[in-house]
Amino acid sequence: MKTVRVAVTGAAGQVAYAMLGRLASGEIFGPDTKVILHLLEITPALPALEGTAMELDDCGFPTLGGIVMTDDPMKAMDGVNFALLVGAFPRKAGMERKDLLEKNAEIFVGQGKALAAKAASDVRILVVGNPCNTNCLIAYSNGRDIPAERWTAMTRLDHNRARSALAKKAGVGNEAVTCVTIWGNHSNTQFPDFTNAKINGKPATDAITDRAWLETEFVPMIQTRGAAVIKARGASSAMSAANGALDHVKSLVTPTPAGDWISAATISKGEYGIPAGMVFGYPCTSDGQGNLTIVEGLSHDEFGKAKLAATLKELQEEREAVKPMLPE
Ligand code: NAX
Repeated sequence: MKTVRVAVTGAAGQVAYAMLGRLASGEIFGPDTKVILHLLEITPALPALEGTAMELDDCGFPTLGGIVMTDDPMKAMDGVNFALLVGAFPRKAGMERKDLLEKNAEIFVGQGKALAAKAASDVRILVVGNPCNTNCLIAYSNGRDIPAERWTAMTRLDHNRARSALAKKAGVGNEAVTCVTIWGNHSNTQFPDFTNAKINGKPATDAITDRAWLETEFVPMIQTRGAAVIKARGASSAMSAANGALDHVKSLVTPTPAGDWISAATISKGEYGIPAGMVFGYPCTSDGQGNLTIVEGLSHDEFGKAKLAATLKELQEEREAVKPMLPE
């Protein structure tokens, strides 16, 4: 039996609740790998975390190798092969965006340092907690002993949303939709790229010829889908968010099928004219060994170029707001 250690922060929260059972069940790492969960919470949430751990025990998964529960990031990150940084400071009434960025910056400075100090040498990191691109930038900037390409922020939920919406419009199954990309920020400036997407191997725009729908309904629908779920459910996306994070991890450990790609935000090396060092949503392929490669050579029409510019501008503003937290 192999063993994999997976840190999950915000482990008493609702996304983690939808995620932990699936992580422990063998679904992600297979039946021959024991999963040891390292669960991090803030001190007041530790009693609730105990409850989640009791439920994990009660599932009786043969692949659950153990549970570490702590409020200390150094202990949580000790020896982990994957770190899913889900916990974040939520936006409260009256809070400015800048306050939110700063509050979260404190959390991700500490977790970046803890990862660099304690994680296993092969660690892969996914930031889910919002604002996830900028939280990832902060953690990476404070954890530079870990190579840049190991750090990612989650755009996979947006990717899955876009795939499903295109499939529905075209009247095909989700599996017929490939080559979807979420460019830029996981926010309402993201660009869900239909121009490079495919349906049954052909340009999605051949199957969906209503360009006005794509530009004025599809794009805003994906950009604001999170808010629509909150309005309907009275709580933010949890099942689909957990699924997006697990799809991301599955993609890291499974090669991407030829002719397709996934969406992930990762550290730019200048691809597509994005300044190096930004955490930007890109199309990526995985070698199945934990390594993502940005797909290059795609082109954008005027509509796409404007969308890319808008999401880059927002990310640059976020970076400016947290600059003091970014060591050179
Ligand atoms: P919850 O409020 O249910 O849970 C968050 C948990 O994080 C809480 O239990 C809290 O105590 C914990 N926490 C706060 N600060 C912490 C710290 N310093 N260390 C460890 N734990 C800490 O939120 P939930 O619905 O689970 O969402 C979690 C995060 O995911 C939020 O930031 C949310 O905005 C973000 N999302 C990101 C998505 C994405 O696509 N990137 C989609 C879904 C989700 O909304």
